[in-house]
Amino acid sequence: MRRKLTNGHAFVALGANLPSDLGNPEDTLRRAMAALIPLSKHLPVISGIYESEPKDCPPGSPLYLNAVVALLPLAGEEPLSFLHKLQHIENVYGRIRTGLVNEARTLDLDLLAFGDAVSNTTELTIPHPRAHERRFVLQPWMEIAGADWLLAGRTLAQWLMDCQDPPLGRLPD
Ligand code: PH2
Ligand code: MG
Ligand code: MG
Repeated sequence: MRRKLTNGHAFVALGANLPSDLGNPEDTLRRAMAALIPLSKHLPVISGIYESEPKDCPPGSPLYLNAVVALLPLAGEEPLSFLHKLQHIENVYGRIRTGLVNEARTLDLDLLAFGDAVSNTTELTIPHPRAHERRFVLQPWMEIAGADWLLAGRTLAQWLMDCQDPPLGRLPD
């Protein structure tokens, strides 16, 4: 049976548009999904992998692959300790930060939500401030959480209906 997602779940958006030491962006995303398993009390729930046009990126940026994963944080985990674990995985997977806005990357792990937690610090803003305007986040999120999942006061389906981003392709599972 499909696991019911609760307001205790954390959601992570995965993105990649450069090859890493582990292979192409698809290989990297699948490996990154496996790397999230130890961060969760239960087997994470994973979306399909979607191909998307780069949004707000430098000209000539390669196409992105994107996905969303739901997991149940371990006892004692806090939003910041969890974020630091995500950043560690990004670094292990060859993420290089030049400081250029939305530069191409081997792996991006963005914390979309951590249960009901709210944070507005320079290090972490949750719920993620741009999630609701990005088809490459909304569509895989809705795939695993359902159309009625609430984000910033509206359902994922409602946000998607207003989203102007071009349609996504879905890779075979
Ligand atoms: N991530 C960004 C900026 N733009 N566009 C797509 N299609 N997918 C992304 O993951 C993405 C993006 C910043 O992290
Ligand atoms: Mg990002
Ligand atoms: Mg990021």
